[in-house]
Amino acid sequence: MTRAPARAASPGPNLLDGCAMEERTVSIPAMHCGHCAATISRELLEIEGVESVKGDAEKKQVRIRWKPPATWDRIAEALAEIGFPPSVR
Ligand SMILES: [Cu+2]
Repeated sequence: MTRAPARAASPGPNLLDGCAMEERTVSIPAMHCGHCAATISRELLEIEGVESVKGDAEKKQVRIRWKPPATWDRIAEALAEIGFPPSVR
């Protein structure tokens, strides 16, 4: 007996991955040059679950992608600890 097509019956494995991943772009006023961006990148990538960190020193913004066990709170805390607190928490 054949019923609905599989793609309609199941959300698919990709959805599970997609749901876990989060991304945020934040302003970091203390970031002044590429060196600052490199420091931020290096520190955040030490946190388990942080997937990528892309800093733009001209815009003073960083785009961060992460998944569990990393959390935004943990990332924001790490930024504050190294002297680059995000302008939004
Ligand atoms: Cu700098």
